[in-house]
Amino acid sequence: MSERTLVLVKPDGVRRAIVGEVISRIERKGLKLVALELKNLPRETAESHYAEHSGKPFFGELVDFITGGPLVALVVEGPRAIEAFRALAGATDPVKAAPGTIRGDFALEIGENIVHGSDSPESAEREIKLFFPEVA
Ligand code: DAT
Ligand code: MG
Repeated sequence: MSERTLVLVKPDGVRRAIVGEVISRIERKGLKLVALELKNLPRETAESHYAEHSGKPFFGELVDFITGGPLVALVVEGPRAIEAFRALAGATDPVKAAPGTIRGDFALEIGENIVHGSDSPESAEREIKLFFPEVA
């Protein structure tokens, strides 16, 4: 059975011109692109997207970072797409992320780890509605 996940190429990924690289890895894996948009995130949307982290010491920096430049939002579909994309992304801390993963290959700092992927079916549904109300 197919499922959908929300993927973000965060502003660091756009700035470093590796959007194509990330999309290429998604496509090579066999996942399908369902929606794609380059956008500047309003602060309100960023705070809602990361609501689970509000109150943590890094929340302010996280919101500043994700609203600090254009990002690319995608809806990606396939069998176990949520888990499949998080495996492509690698661990949250890029130094711990395995080489061969997106974070393992392209990042060094936890605050600038290139991509986001939904972590559960409930998160995916909420995040897809937030970014692409017309797709959800
Ligand atoms: P993930 O993006 O792997 O789902 P998460 O949901 O725990 O990780 O955190 C969301 C983002 O917040 C993460 O991609 C980077 C940032 N972050 C997490 N922990 C952090 C920390 N200890 N210091 C700074 N930024 C952090
Ligand atoms: Mg998360």
